[in-house]
Amino acid sequence: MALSNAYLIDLMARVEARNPNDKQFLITVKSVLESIEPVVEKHPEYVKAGVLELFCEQERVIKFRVPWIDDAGNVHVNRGYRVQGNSAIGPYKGGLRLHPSVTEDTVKFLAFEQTLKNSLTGLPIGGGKGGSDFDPKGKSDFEVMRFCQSFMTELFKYIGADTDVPAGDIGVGAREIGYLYGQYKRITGLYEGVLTGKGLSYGGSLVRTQATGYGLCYFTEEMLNAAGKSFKDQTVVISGSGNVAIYANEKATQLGAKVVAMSDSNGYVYDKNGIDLACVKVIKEVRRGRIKEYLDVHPEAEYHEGCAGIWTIPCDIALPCATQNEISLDSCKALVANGCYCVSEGANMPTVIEGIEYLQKNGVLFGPAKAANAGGVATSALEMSQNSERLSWTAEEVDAKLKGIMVNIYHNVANAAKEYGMEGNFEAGANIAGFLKVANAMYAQGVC
Ligand code: NDP
Ligand code: 2IT
Repeated sequence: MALSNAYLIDLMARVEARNPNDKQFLITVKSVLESIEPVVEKHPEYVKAGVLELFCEQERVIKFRVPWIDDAGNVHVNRGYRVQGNSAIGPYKGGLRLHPSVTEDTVKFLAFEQTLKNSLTGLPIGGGKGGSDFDPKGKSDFEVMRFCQSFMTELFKYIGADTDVPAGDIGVGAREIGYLYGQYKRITGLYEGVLTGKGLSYGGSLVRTQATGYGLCYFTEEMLNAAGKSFKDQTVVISGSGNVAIYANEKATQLGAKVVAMSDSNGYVYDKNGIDLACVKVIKEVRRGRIKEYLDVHPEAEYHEGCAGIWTIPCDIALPCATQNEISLDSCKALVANGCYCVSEGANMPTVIEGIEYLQKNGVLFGPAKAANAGGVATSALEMSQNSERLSWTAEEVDAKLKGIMVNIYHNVANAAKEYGMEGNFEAGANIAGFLKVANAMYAQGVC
């Protein structure tokens, strides 16, 4: 697709001039502007009020130095970021990513996506994202603690339960959230819901750990049902073996599917008998090990080095749950050639844009990340509600709310796509439905 609206072409040129180094951010903005072209044509008042101009400029980009000392006494300096993307519908909300690949571009594109995702949840949360190029892999608990304390010593100035509420993402799980929370409390003296994904003993919500993976399957099951299909007896391939991948596997299996492959950044495991999830949990959640250790327990399975090969395994449904751009156009071609009819995204932007177009042209049901993986942040918002009322809900209550939210997201996205003449294009539907709510709130609040 290409932009055809003159105002949007001009706007995109200005966004490009202003963000010359942010390749992934520019790809993301362009793809969203393409989808919302019919909305802009229907709502000239948004253009006049500068809503799109404002929408494409993140409210605040915070960059800071994060010094820390390793166990051997060596000094290290990393860079930390927090992008406060859009606060039209609520406090900034979004995860923190710790991975050596993190740049300003990474957090900007993720914050931009997060604004639309959070809008789709129907809950009062704006968009933000943060992180650092720190690599937690191979570090001791004390090294991770010192890094997190140093990171929060700078970040605390900009966040708060009613201003900006970070959470986990790649490389940030329960351990890191605990260290970050402890330092926030120590510096500010505030015991407040400033982070989500907290431990259950200090304000966390039941089901938050499972929420992104479970939510992905609830969304996907609804999308499959609408097409007369379901997870039952289907063969599923899941990339990644982190938080999202593990609980996507758990729920897909509960819904009757057989998950035959999982991966990490080194390679993938194929087990034609179905992945033994308990074994993966021990390797990844307990030992922080590598997926190839699966073969120590299951020598009959196969391990292959490299990530892309996982998409050549024949499957009915593919759930990418690792990272951005992990499914190339060639991988999409391999999936379609092998009979895959559904790709639903647990990771953020795992499929390249040309790949999405190829899948859609070939009739593959495509669940876009900002809709399909919104269950994590939605449950974070439920954690915020529980913190505000100083009560804890049962697992059944949270899970039922999560399921209701994901089913609603599917129908809102499907309806928006239909209303704007793109029936079945859930990518466009997600961009349109997500944008409309934010745009309405921005329009009402004026030029600010
Ligand atoms: P984790 O850190 O728990 O797991 C990440 C997984 O992806 C690991 O298996 C990791 O392998 C793999 N991975 C990470 N980077 C790369 C890379 N560059 N190439 C190949 N594999 C990679 O993170 P999450 O499960 O939380 O996040 C996974 C995805 O889901 C991300 O895109 C994240 O933004 C998204 N997401 C997460 C949510 C959450 O609530 N946690 C909510 C919504 C979306 P290795 O161990 O080798 O690094
Ligand atoms: O990408 C995401 O939605 C997340 N990493 C979860 C964010 C959150 O605030 O729970």
